[in-house]
Amino acid sequence: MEGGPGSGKGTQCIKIVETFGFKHLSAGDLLRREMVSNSEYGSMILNTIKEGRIVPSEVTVKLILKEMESSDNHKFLIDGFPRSEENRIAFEKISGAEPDVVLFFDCPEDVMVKRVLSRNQGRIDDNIDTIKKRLKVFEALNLPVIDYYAKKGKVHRINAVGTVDEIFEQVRPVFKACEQKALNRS
Ligand code: UP5
Ligand code: MG
Repeated sequence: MEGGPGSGKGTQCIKIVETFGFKHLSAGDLLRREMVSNSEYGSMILNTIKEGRIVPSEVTVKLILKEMESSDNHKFLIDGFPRSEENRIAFEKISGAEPDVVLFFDCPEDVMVKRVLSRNQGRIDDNIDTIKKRLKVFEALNLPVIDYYAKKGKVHRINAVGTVDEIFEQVRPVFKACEQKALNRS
């Protein structure tokens, strides 16, 4: 699940989980949880998120794999990761796994900024200065990951403007098709 800050990844993940029963792994949520857990990485994660930069792959990959290993679900929906080619390569190397499908939430910057600024959940990165940095990092480091998966034919582009339900109507058929493929295999 890829897309810029505020493109609606987390919101759609909730609906995907309700409908299709995946285990939702939000890299950002896992990092925020680690940040407040007295971890040795706490202050590094805080500073990195505040600057809109990307936490070193080894930290994020470890958190994601730990969640995967402790889950009894075997269908994972990874939200907001990999953020960079370095992230992607590290994850694929350590896990030996690749995504079956990649959703890209394509959203104009002004819409993303507006959504993030009106979220009001107290996130340290939801201020205009950090949002500008997050957008720059998204373009420079995350778009190449989407290009990589697009060349492999894995990317489904979702128009992320519209109501939550309208967007879900684009998302649903992608997962319906996955379900059908899995049924055909079994
Ligand atoms: N909203 C959602 N959909 C809407 C719609 N259709 N119409 C109107 N409003 C809509 O949505 C954002 C807001 O918009 C919400 O208030 C929602 O109600 C509303 P949300 O679904 O939360 O969007 P999302 O794409 O999840 O936005 P988020 O801000 O979480 O995206 P980011 O990718 O920026 O945040 P993330 O938590 O993934 O990462 C945060 C930081 O952690 C990164 O900047 C980085 O510093 C660090 N990080 C890493 O270093 N490595 C990682 O692998 C991951 C994160
Ligand atoms: Mg999110």
